[in-house]
Amino acid sequence: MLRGSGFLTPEAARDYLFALAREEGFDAMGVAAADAIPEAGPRLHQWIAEGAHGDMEWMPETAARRAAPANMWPEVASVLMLGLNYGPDQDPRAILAERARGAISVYAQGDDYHELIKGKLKRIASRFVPRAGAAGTVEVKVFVDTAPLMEKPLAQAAGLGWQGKHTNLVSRDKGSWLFLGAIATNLALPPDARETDHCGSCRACLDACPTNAFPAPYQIDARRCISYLTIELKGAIPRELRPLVGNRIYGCDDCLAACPWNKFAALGREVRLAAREENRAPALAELARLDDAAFRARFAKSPVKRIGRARFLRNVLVAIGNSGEPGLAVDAGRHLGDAHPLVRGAAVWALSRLLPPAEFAALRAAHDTETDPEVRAEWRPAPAEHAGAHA
Ligand code: B12
Ligand code: SF4
Ligand code: SF4
Repeated sequence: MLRGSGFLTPEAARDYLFALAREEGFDAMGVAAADAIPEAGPRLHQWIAEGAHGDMEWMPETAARRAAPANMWPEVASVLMLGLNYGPDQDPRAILAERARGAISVYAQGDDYHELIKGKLKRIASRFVPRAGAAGTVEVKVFVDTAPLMEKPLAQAAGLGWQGKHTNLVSRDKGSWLFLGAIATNLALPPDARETDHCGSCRACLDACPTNAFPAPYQIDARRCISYLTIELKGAIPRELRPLVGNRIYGCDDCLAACPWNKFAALGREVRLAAREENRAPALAELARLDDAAFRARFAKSPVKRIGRARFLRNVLVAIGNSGEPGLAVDAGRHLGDAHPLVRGAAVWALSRLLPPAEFAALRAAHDTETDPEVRAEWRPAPAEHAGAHA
């Protein structure tokens, strides 16, 4: 329906946005009023005050703007929340038993969703604005992931699903495998009804977490989350958590995969997000041999490329240390002279787990020239830790 002016009424504008979103392949959509999540801001501040964000310094830096959409953009009236299903074609936990192979989380096995979704959002916005109001009156801003916006509570307010006990958004008919994107506008659109919590007495996701990253239901301590440890953390993975990381080399899907609502999840339809064959179960030995150029080529257009070779190799070497495969020691040993201390340190740890103690001690003697204090500490861990490593 059009206004007398020839522009869309708020109801028609909402319908038009939904139609454009469906054309772009989005699977879930809804509108939230910009002021619909008053509880989210205080919880975000509390989370940061507890230090649960770890070294994601961009969190406290953006917290004031992130706490409410209007803090970031005072004119915002509504937010269109969109979900794109990336449901996998196999259980992502199967690879966890293949210890000589690396597990890349489902979301990172295909192309980078940030660029893909941003492109879709921009196309929707550019078609929407000219029909929605006179030139210069209707404004929109598009967001996916990296902007200071609390996408999960907004998506719950828009009716796309609810924040489950694992803190991610779960949908009754789509399960846990939804990427979120947002289009904010200064236009007041009719809002959708907020979704309610359907977790009930279930705690499957909490029990599935290998590192016990949930201090309480609905709360995550990112510092213990394998997704944080393998993607966001810049330094060495804390020693006590390394054995729990297993062969997960980029992200983790365990809490999402455990959710019983996934029985309603469909296969993702977006071909660019589909798993690349080489990313389903890559051999750790192959990954450990990538030099910088090969790493960039191997993970072109993949989210994995974002962490760079050093952090990636750190993850691969921790997985090698957890593999129980003495044959992989040679691949770890090759990195003892790496230019990056993060890589050298992880290589030392992997060898401490794979080599017999006498062989490791001989190697340590040969590397007594190491100058980096953190790598030196990897060579000479506290006695209890080292003894435990060979248990
Ligand atoms: C920072 C971040 C991370 C951090 C922190 C995770 C987290 N849960 O916040 C790390 C690196 C660990 C991470 C990991 C992952 N992430 Co992430 N991440 C983000 C990011 C950029 C910000 C999230 C945020 O604001 N966190 C701050 C906390 C305070 O906010 P919150 O989780 O909403 O906190 C709520 C609860 O704690 C709750 N709460 C607190 N107390 C209580 C008490 C009660 C009683 C109740 C009911 C609720 C409650 O209220 C808070 C406010 O709503 C978003 C993108 C975005 N801009 O939103 C993506 C995002 C959340 N990530 C996403 C994904 C896919 C993942 C991974 C699955 C990736 C992977 N496979 O490895 C994992 C999942 C780990 C997990 N269980 O959360 C998706 C989730 C999609 C969805 N369906 O929800 C998002 C939305 C990106 C996107 N655009 O699609 N991520
Ligand atoms: S992503 Fe993995 S490590 Fe992080 S909270 Fe979920 S199960 Fe735990
Ligand atoms: S696994 Fe259970 S508790 Fe966790 S999000 Fe799903 S329904 Fe909620």
